[in-house]
Amino acid sequence: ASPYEMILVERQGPAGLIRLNRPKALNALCDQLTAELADALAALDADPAVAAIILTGNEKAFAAGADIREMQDRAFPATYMKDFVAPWEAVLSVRKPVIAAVAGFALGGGCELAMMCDLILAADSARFGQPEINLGIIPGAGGSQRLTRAIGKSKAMEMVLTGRMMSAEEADRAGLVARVVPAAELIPEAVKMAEKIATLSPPAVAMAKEAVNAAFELPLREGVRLERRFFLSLFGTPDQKEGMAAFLEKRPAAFKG
Ligand code: CO8
Repeated sequence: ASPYEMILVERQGPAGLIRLNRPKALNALCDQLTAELADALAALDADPAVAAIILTGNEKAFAAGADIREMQDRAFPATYMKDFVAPWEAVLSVRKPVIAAVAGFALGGGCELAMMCDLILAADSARFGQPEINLGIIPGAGGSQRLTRAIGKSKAMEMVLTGRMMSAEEADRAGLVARVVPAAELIPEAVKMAEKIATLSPPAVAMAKEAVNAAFELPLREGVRLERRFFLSLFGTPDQKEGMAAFLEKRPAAFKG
């Protein structure tokens, strides 16, 4: 029996799939859901059979934001003393690639959660938005920062100031998502990505993820230095020898990690 009530966790080949499952509230991210998500992410990250994690919702919603009913009566300074946003950041400590597979609404905290993942794969039905301003608040889980870095100032400003939603197609053009696929292909495509990653060298994959994410934290010079150290260190792995030998011998590589 699953220890969870608000998420479903399953394996699809080498992918660990977490499905947010509070459909009646459009997967609104309440405290319990967030705690379950953090727990499942850590478990899949620790499972050696899992190469990548897919985070998804249902056809109608990835997640329509933080739970407004639960937030309504929160007061300061209690909110500050017990930072209810912090547990959302569990996804940032995962070392394996995390793919957000988004169909339907990804709004407010839902959009922010998708942006905390390593990449977003969007169904053609996906809609992204930061509608917090309509509630008298602003994004609180990184939206003002990550959306701006992803799509630039004017578009991010318009979305954060007016709450306007973006279609999957617009999100693709703006660079928020890796790709848009037909809704029926969303999970199969995400699983394919995980299957490809599963064939690669685990230390190279982990360093690739860390290096790209560092581009959002470090000045260019420091980021390039980090990349260079990772790059050179990979020459100490058997997988580098195997990968290059396999190329030259015209055979598939068998990476061991
Ligand atoms: N919180 C709680 N319940 C919600 C939420 C939500 N965010 N979104 C939808 N629901 C509920 C509705 O209340 C409704 O419940 P009921 O059936 O009991 O009335 C049910 O889900 C279905 O919703 P609708 O009837 O509204 O469905 P529609 O198809 O008519 O509309 C929308 C879909 C447009 C997505 C609409 O539901 C909507 O606007 N939702 C709210 C979106 C929003 O404002 N999100 C931002 C929330 S604030 C936030 O995320 C701040 C994050 C800051 C960091 C968080 C740290 C914890």
